[in-house]
Amino acid sequence: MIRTPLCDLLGIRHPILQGGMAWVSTPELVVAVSEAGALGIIGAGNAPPDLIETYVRQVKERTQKPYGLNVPMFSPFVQDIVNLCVREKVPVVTTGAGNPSAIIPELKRAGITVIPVVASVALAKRLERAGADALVAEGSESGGHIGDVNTFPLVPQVVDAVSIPVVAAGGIADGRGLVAALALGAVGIQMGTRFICTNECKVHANYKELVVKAGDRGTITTGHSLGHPVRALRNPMTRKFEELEKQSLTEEQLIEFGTGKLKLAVVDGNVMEGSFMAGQSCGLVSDIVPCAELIQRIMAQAEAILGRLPQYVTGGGAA
Ligand code: TUI
Repeated sequence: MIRTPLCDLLGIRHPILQGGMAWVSTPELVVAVSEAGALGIIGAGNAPPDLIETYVRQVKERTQKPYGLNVPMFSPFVQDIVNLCVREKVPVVTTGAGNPSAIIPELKRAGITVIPVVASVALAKRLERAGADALVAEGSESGGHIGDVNTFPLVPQVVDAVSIPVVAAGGIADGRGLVAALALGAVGIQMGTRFICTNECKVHANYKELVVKAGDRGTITTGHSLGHPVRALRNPMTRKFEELEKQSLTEEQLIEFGTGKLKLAVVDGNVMEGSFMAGQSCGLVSDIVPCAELIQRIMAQAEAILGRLPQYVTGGGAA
């Protein structure tokens, strides 16, 4: 049994968060993850608040366990989503893609546990001061919108810079990643890509198949010229985006080209035109399993590794 301060902070059995992925993290997935003893997180993306309210109600109807909601700071509905979280007493809110300082006090006043996702030490320090309860330090191995520091250097630097608990994300898909994260000083992990390939995740079957087939070099980042790089599976869509970025298209033209492409991937399974956001851990994902089995497997693997590691510690003295 592995128990960390994250389990106590959130009232969960296993120190695992399911990344709140736009379009992907719908109630079926969230409920399955929370019921399995980890933390399921609804992905609000930039969806309208009434849809997210329906999601929250569905999750509350189907599980008594803690769950969360992720709101990206670029959503045009951030304040409506905050109001909804306060009204519905959502237990945990995670944020991404920006600085959530302005919304933390209101969430805290409502008794909500706030866990911003950060990609830098500077923002980690600011958000600790702003009242965050914990942080997810997300390396650029992650899928979707990313920063520019990798998980291995980012996590211990964030751990050193703050006194609140830190969760590691980016490139983690199994028990080995969990143990590595704990070794870096994290109290748990967040995984997105690995949870796409579960029975309860309702993305189009093509999405799951592409993730399973992808190897170590299966992803690419685009959008650097826009100042917000996105990691997704290499496909005709990312190749076209790359070409357009090399030509001198305006920011507006590039944004227009990118808009709606995640939905094309998730809902339609459009392998040519969709943006199949995924992290570099896609190379570690080789099957589609129920969430409960996945979580059990990760915990058993991590425990087995931790049991073996002490053999590397010798009695001391000269070699
Ligand atoms: O938020 C994410 N990942 C995401 S959000 C998303 S939705 C999307 N849809 C279409 C196109 C693009 C995105 C997909 N993936 N991860 C958390 C994260 N946050 N990664 C990096 C950051 C971040 C970056 C800069 C957080 C703060 C930040 O600071 C800027 C500032 O204002 O200080």
